[in-house]
Amino acid sequence: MEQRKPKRYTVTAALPYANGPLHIGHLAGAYLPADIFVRYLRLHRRDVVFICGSDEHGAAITLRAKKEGTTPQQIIQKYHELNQQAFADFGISFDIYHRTSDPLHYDTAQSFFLQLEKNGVFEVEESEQYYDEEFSQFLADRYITGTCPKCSSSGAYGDQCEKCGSSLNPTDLIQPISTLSGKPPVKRKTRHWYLPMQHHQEWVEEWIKTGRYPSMKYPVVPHDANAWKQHVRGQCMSWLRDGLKSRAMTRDLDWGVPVPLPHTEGKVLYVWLDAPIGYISATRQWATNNNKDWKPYWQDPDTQLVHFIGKDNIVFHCIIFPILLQAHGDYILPDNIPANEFLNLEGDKISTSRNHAVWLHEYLLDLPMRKDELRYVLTSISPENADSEFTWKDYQTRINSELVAILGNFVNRVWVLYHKYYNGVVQYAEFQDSGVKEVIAQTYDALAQNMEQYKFRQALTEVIDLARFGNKYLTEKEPWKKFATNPEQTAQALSDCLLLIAHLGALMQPFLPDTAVRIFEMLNFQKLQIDWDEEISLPQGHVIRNPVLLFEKMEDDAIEKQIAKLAQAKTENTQSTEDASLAISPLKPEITFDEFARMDLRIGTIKEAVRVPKADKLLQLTIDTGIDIRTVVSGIAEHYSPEEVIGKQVVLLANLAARKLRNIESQGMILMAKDPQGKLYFVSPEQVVRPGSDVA
Ligand code: B3M
Ligand code: ZN
Repeated sequence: MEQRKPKRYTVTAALPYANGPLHIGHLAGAYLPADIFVRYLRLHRRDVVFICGSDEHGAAITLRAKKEGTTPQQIIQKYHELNQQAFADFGISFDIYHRTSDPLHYDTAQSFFLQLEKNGVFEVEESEQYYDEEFSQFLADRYITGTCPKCSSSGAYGDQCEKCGSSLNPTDLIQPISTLSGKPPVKRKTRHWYLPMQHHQEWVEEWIKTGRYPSMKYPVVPHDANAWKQHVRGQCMSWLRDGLKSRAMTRDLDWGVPVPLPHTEGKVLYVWLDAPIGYISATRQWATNNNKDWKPYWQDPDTQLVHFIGKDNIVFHCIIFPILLQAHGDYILPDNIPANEFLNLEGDKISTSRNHAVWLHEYLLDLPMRKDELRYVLTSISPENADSEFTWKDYQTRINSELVAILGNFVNRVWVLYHKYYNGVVQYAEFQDSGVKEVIAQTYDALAQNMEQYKFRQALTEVIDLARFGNKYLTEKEPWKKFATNPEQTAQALSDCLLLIAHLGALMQPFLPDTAVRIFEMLNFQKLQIDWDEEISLPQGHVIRNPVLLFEKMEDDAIEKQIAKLAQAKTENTQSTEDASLAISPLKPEITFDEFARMDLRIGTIKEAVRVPKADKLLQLTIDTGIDIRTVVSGIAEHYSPEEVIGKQVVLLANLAARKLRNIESQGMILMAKDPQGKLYFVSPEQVVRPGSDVA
């Protein structure tokens, strides 16, 4: 299909929630590919705006503030700054990093909502929603947890089970609990604005399949629908197959963009309505800052709109936001949404709560000056079409055997020889070997093709292959042997290598921006950015500078430190995550009364207690059961000292088969209450009772 040449590009990268730091999974998932794409467009002098910012609303932020006893404002301020800095540190070249708490965004989002309301897009419905009586507030989906109806795991949220990935409604949860009060919520009536997505099913399906949409002012097929990644299309098709449903676009919350209609106190826009509009408000802010008109970037059909996101955001960008844009009437729809899949880390999912992550703000402290290296490795393993994995060993291998051994080595060999033989004075301005010139031209073409198709992994391979070619060429020409016998040919070959390096620098700019600049500096160029339509020539007599080392070898000890750091986070967090998932344990399968009656539960009194040697968790208790004196080994040593428990009355499961723990026979088990943080408490009678009393 013929490619549309758009007049301009609007490129967005998902707005990260300002409620936590960023890790390598974020970078690999959306920001790095977006940055590579945008840098590539700029090298072609295309008109492009690159948009991002903080998503500062949503229940995740208010929840975090409540947990930490602080305000949403403090949370977002902290992470907005931290994340903005992290992006800058890794060279993610946004044209603006805006934020959804900005007044301009409130204005944009509210006007957008009012236009939708005016267009009759919403259905207002009254329904029963969960309400926390103790906190006197309606509960956002994220404020309710319970057992997942699909996979029975505990701790599922009202909108999603993170274990099995099913999307849920709060009322689907078994045994719902309010995360505010820890109590079961009640149902109360409330009014909300719903987007009946089922009414849009037909055209959305048509649009995803063919690229056509109703308000399209464009006379020809606007984009090649086959250009969408398979996994993105696949996810969309499965939503469509299930049938689109109505979704509330407003929420009862005290943090967010207020619903701009009368009698709606306490209601805000749904975060997934407000956040993508954040792209538009960011564009407006950027346009104001730069004396431009923002509208063409969102409303002119000659604009190519591209959203870079991770796969967990697909439905919002491929279905919900396009419905909103289309229903508004003034907007174009995205041309492509090249979502990436997930990056795993050392054999496990990256997890913020478990601290199993490589944090961007820590990486450069631990590995200073290794920015381009991370960009390189993350692009090489980019989860473009399937989940992929980062390991520190692989990171080391890629740096040492590709960046150091191929790229760095080639540049260094050429520089050393050029200084040795010619004092760094350029001998030939033009390519002498048309074969070399041809290979370079092919690389530009291959790169462009891959970039336009969002295949950044392959594009990067082309760059490294060019360096590989250079190395081979140099080896074949053997200048160190032929300098004496065939000086002219040697000068030609080495000059071609020098020019090749200049092109390598130009070609690597989207991926390795700092390295490219260092190469241009070594070449003694005036300009430190080279657009791809520029002639690169090194005039005869031009003097190149001394070489600098482009990449340093990654040593084992630095890698081992990183591996150890992850291992430590794992041990530190095993305890707390286990506890968190225990917060509300699911109901066990039903038992009969007879089964219950088989348990002999009775009161005992602890007579003696000692620590079990070499077992941090265990106490050995001597218990008077009224019938006998027996030994019970109990895992309470991290919560109670032996002295504290002597004299306590406990509930004892007295007919539990004896078992050996650390070589001590434990005859029964005492019952303890365990709170969501994992702390243990005795379950004791209110007053002292005779040992041996039944518990029934
Ligand atoms: N903040 C979710 C996320 O960070 C959300 C993206 C918004 S993009 C408009 O994964
Ligand atoms: Zn589940």
